[in-house]
Amino acid sequence: MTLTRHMTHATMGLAGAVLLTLAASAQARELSVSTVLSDAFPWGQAAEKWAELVEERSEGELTLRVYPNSQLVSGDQTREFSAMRSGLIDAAVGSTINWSPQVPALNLFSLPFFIPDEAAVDAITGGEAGEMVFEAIESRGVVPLAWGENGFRQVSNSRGPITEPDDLDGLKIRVVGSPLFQDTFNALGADPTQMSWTDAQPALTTGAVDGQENPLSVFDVARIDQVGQAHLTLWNYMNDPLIFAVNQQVWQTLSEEQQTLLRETALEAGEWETAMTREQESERLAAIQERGVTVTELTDAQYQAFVDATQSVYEKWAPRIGEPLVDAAQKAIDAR
Ligand code: X2X
Repeated sequence: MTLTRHMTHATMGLAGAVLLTLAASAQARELSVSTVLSDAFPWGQAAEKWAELVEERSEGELTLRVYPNSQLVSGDQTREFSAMRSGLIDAAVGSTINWSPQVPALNLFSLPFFIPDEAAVDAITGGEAGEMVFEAIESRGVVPLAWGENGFRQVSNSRGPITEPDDLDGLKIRVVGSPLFQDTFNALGADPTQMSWTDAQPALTTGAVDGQENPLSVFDVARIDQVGQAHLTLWNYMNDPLIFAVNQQVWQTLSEEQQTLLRETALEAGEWETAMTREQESERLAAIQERGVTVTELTDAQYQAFVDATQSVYEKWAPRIGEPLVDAAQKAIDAR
């Protein structure tokens, strides 16, 4: 008798559990998250961290599934923003460079030699200028949630050390993003050529291009030196922040609780990844040097020659970015 009652309860318990699980999975929601780089890089780790935090705190109600290597846009990273806007992709941790063809304001971060250091990055992203950038994204059908960091971009090439604009003369440099990059490298006398990250690595290997520019973390993890890039110049010519974002229609279908969860976890993952990227810079540089890469640091005068050579880029691009945004960013930098 006791045993039977026990069994009945146990059976009911089991059935109840199954029903609950079914109900939960009917409500469970999976969102796709696009990234360009995999979790071998801080960028991909930022997205994985976001997914982990959401998984933990939503108790399985909400899942972020990360699709690295620009696979949701067939390797064409400059289509990521459009794909997210149209709902082909639910969410992304994306680079300001890759989204700049659709969001002109994002070219702010690519203005050559505009953002001198990490404090300047933080002053921009954490203040009024950052809000203006987020508004520009929001007005295009995407909800921005938080900032991360791909990092300051350094230039490398296979030919020789770059210490002055003349050293770039005629060098074929792989770039990505908006036409601003063409303008910058043209102003420096180089021969820029636009291609995705997927195409860049074979192009470097075959020598179809002489050089490229990327943060130290990308150079290090992707072993860019092993495809002939023996010379690296630290010129911090621009910083590439990452942005965590969600398609607006998807956002509107989420409960307020889910929205808060997504925003808070994105902020946490972004802060975590930014700090990690910055902390790792010096060890990455050491590792790159140990592998035999010639690393060039610029004197103040050498740096100034690059600044002077690229002035025309400001004049052309500040109006496209929006003068009020450029002014707000300049004020943030000055007051940092
Ligand atoms: O393609 C690049 O250079 C990369 C990986 O840094 C970006 O997606 C901007």
